[in-house]
Amino acid sequence: MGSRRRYALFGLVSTLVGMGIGHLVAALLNPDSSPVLAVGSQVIDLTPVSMKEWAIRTFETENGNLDKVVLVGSVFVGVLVLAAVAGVLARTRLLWGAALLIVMVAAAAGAAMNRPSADALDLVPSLITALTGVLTLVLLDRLSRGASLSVALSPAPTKKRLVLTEDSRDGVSPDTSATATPTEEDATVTSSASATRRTVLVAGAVLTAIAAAAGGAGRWIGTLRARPEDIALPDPSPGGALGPLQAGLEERFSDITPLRVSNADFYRVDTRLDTPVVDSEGWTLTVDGDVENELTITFDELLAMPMVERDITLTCVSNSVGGKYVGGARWLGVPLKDVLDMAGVGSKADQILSTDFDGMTISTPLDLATDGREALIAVGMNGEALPREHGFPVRLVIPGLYGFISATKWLTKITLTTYAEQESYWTKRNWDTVAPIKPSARIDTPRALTTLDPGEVLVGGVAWAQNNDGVTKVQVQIDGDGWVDAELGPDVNDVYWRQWYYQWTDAKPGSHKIAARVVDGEGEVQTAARAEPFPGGSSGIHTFLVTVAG
Ligand SMILES: Nc1nc2c(c(=O)[nH]1)N[C@H]1C(S)=C(S)[C@@H](COP(=O)(O)O)O[C@H]1N2
Ligand SMILES: [Mo]
Repeated sequence: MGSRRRYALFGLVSTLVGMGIGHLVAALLNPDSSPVLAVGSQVIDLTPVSMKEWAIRTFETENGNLDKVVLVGSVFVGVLVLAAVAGVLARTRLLWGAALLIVMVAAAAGAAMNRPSADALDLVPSLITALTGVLTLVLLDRLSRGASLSVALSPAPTKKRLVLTEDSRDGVSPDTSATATPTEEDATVTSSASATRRTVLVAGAVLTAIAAAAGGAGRWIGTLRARPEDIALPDPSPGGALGPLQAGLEERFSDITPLRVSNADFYRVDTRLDTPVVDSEGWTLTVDGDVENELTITFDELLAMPMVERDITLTCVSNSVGGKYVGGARWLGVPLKDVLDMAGVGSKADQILSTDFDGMTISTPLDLATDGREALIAVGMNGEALPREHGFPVRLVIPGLYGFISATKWLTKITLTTYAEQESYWTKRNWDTVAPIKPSARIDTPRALTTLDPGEVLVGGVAWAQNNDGVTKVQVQIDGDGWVDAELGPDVNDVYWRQWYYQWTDAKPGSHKIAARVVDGEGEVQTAARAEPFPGGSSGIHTFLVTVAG
């Protein structure tokens, strides 16, 4: 292997060792301080909205959104390129290579310390990353130079030897001693050189394995930490309990999304790369800002308050027409109103600024949150404690508003303030501050661009109009003909989605266009005007082609 390539590999190995061990140390101290995660999160925060939207649209798959994997994966590739450059620099001057590694880690440390909740201890994983990375580079360089030196000492022709001595880091090309008659001495020196070279290879392999093991251990510890806590949820108070959820259409038509989405299948959208681990013990909710009484409530105190159950369909503003970032669930929690009343909201506030455990903020218009809709400070989802992915121990759930202005997960603070005074995460990124969910119908079956058997075809899906008195009709259109009413599934409530189906009885061979739209409780027909998710949610009618086989 050429020595340049070898040093590039040294750079890679050193970086991986530093990253792996730093990640492991972070998993033990505070997962959020991992330089790897910090860089990833920073990238997500800095990615322009248009690119994020593009990534979300482009990398949406059956099993969730790969957008983050792709964004962060590209950064990872960039880091590896820099790592290789650091290695090549180290070949000329060890100090330069080490300096580049340190600059890279310093950037990661900056990202880790840039989180609102960071403290001095969060620097430790970065320091360890820098230290182990540089030490690894030095070690590999030492070993490798040992290899080159021993060959340089071999009695090769003077000219060749000069070249080697001048650039002893340059290793040996295979034909170095070809011009000289091999002697016994040569043979031993060469074999000791190749022995050293083997040492370098073995060391590289062992170090890479250590990096992978450390990184893997870090992830494993992260998974262990993220195990759900065993929480006994209180029952809803007598007036707050709901009856069992009706049987959904999925019992007859398995291709239609279940009326209630299980916790495991519920869509997840947030800015995080990890699964935050927030303990219920030590958790508090502070209510401050423009209030008469500032409050701090512990988890046990919250659980002791009257609890209500509500069926609410969450929707993400990033959901494109026909997309998957929407789901219905049964939530258990304390009415937001009860807590706001305890605090006594002042007259200046026009915004509820909610903050998560890591300082991430979400804004909600105060007038909308308190207009009578049943917003919850939720602790339960579908009869269980909130899964960590969905905000354990406590989150907000506010019907009718897109999640980015209403559904704060890992909630720790509610501040009554004004839009003029404080800007939330997405407000700073120019998303709308008033963003009611737009009515929409989605076709779950058949799938776009699939080939179907002729004859009877079930067309079915879900529709929602949380902010417009619910769904009264869903209509289906085949090949641009008239709109036909679909059959509706159970009516849970206005802020819950509704399943629907239509039996297309005479699907004939050829290509066909299917479309579905919702009519809301105000009699308003879903708009066909197309809008992208940014800045206030997508609109347009879910339409696609299918092929009916001949
Ligand atoms: N702390 C925090 N809460 C958050 C987010 C986030 O990034 N961080 N994302 C919001 C968005 S955009 C949506 S759509 C909902 C999604 O909730 P879910 O992941 O439980 O479906 O959470 C909201 N709450
Ligand atoms: Mo969202």
